[in-house]
Amino acid sequence: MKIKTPKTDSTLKIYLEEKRTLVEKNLLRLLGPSGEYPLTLYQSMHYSLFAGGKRIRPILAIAASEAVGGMTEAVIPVAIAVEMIHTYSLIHDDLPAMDNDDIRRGKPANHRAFGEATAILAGDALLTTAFTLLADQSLWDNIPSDRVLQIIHEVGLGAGPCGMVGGQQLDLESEGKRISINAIEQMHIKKTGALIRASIRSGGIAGGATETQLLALTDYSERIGLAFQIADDILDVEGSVEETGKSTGKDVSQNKNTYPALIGLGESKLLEKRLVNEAIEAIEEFDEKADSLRRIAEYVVERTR
Ligand code: GRG
Repeated sequence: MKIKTPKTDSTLKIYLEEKRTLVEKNLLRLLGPSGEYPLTLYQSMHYSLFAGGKRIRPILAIAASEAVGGMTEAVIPVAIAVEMIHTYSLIHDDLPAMDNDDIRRGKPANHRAFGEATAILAGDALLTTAFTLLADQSLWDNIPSDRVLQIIHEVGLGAGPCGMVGGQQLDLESEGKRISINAIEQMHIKKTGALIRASIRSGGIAGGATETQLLALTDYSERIGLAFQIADDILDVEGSVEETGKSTGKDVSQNKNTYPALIGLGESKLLEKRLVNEAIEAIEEFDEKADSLRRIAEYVVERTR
């Protein structure tokens, strides 16, 4: 079947910019100023949180909520929480004990700017703050508490040992070995896909999705999560430090298990396009309120950073 997607780049650009501003305004409001006590800890949290990320997970949560008719404001706690969790994972991923990276979001990695111990604590603090905010009843606008509880559970699953943290462990264990394409897929479904899935599902739940809508959003999220990771692997080969804001070429030099390494660049590009089409197909029953989700699906593989 031929899938129709709205092709207006400028519409997406405006949408992403508008939502990014909304997310950043609320991150600042809910985290508080960087001058809080203990000063260095808050400065370190602020440093990474406001270093210029794309905010794709919170934007996906907002777009999922809008797709099912939810109010944008109602999903703010989810948006803020998933961005804090994502930022914590980047801080920890860059540590010498993990990926040992010096550049993140175009700036020295947190541990390079604040030292290893503070970087660990800033990550811990962002993770715990995310759940503190999710569990803060006063932030939820007319959302029943059973739905809030379901969201907290969803985000915990996506971030924890059966999601992102588990995927990171599989990644560590696969270092220096050639693993199968199935094993790579499993690793990425957890490491990158699980938090993206949780962002989209939680956005849908906050927006009041029906069971059928939630299943469709889940299908969409799983394809987008994998496509996002393949795009990331391709950017490591084809992108530049200036464009991506992080070290590139590391996967190849470190002989990492990536899609381009296992199936080649051409096949990787075909696979990411197929996943995007399948994602758009998964939400074909949704009306025009899901157009942002459709546009974001294409952006995920067309982005240059
Ligand atoms: C340390 C628990 C723990 C987990 C780390 C997310 C992660 C798991 C590691 C990051 C390594 C990596 C390059 C993963 C590939 C996909 C990915 C998550 C890229 C970075 O996310 P973007 O592109 O970054 O959304 P910005 O900076 O735009 O937010």
